[in-house]
Amino acid sequence: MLTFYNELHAQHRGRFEIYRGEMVPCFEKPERADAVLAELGRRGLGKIVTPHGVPLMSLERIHTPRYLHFLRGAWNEWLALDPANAGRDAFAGVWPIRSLRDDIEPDDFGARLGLYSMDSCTPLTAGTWTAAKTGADCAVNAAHALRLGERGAFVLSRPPGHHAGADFFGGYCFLNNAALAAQHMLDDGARKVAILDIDYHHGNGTQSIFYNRDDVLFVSIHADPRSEYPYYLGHADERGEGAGLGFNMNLPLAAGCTAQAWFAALETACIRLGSFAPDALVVSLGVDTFAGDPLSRFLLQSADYLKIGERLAYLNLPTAFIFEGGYAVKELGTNVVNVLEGYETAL
Ligand code: Q9C
Ligand code: ZN
Repeated sequence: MLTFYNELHAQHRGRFEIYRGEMVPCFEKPERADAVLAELGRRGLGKIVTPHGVPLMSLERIHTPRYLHFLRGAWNEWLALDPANAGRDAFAGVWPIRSLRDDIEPDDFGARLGLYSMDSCTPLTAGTWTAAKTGADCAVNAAHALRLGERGAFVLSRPPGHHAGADFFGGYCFLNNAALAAQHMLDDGARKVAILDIDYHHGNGTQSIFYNRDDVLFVSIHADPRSEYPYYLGHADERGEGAGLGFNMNLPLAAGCTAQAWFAALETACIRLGSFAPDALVVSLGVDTFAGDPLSRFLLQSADYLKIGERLAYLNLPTAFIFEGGYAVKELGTNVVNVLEGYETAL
C-alpha cells in the first residue's frame, strides 16, 4: 500500500488547548504521525510517497474561497495585531451563534477567527496552513493513485480533517481531507464514492459537506453526540436532505460500549456501503475508539484493528485510508498499522 506523507505536518504544533477553564497540552501533536510512520517502517508495510502540491482550485471543490483565503493569511494577521503574538497561538473568543449574522465578514481578525471556527480546543499556529495544505495534498494524491489503479492508499497527515466544514475549522481539523479525496475521485470520473468514518467522534464536517448529495454516501460510527464532541451533530435521525435523503447514515453508540457492539455497527455500515455500490471508498480512520485513548470511552483493543482492516477488505473496493484522531500515542502506531495490515493481508 502506498503511504502519502509530508514531514511538514510537524509545522502545526499547538502549544495548548483550553479545557475546563485550563490550558492543557494539545492532544493533537506531531508525535502522533511520527509514531505511525515509525511503525510502518518497522513492519515494512509499503512505500512512503511525498505528494505533489495541488492547486488551491482543488481545495475550492470542498472549501469556500473566503475560508481558504482567511486560513492562508491568518497567521500574518495575528502577528499584525501584536508582534508578541509570535509566541502565542490564535484562539477565537467570540462566535456568531443563532440570531447573529454570519453573512458579513467582520474586519476585525478575532471576529473572523470566530466566524470560521467552532471551538476553543483548536489552536491556529504559525505552521497550521502549511501542515493542513500539505495534508490536503496527500489526500488528493492518494485519491489520484486509486484512480490510476492502486487498490489501497494511506494518507498519513495531520492535523486531521473530519470536523472541518466547507467554511470552518474545529475539533483539531482545518481542511477536510476525506471530503477532498472523495471529491477528487468524482472529478476524475468516479460516479459514486462512499465515506466510512470510524473515528470516535462524529465527522460533522464531512456530513455537512455532502448532506444534500446522492453521489457521496456518508456512514459514521461514533460516540453519541449527546455526551461527546461535536455535540451538535451526529444523531441517528440525520439521514440527508433533498437529493441526499437516504445517503447519510449515523450509527451513534453509547460511551463505554463494547467491541462487540462496535462490530455490530460496523456490519450495519458495511451492508449499506455494499448496497450503495460505490466506485471507491474513503475511510476516515480515527483510532480514538481504543480502550486506552485519553479522550474517549470506547473499548476496542489493538487486535480489533486487524479485524476492522480485514472486514473492510471484503468490501472489495479501492480504498483510501485517511488518518484522523487517536491520542494514545504509545499504541497509536500499532493500532493504525493493524488496520492497514488487516486490509492488506485479507485473502
Ligand atoms: N480535552 C478528532 O479526533 N475536544 N478530534 C476534546 C478534550 C475535541 C477530536 C476536549 C475533540 C476533537 C479528529
Ligand atoms: Zn476523534
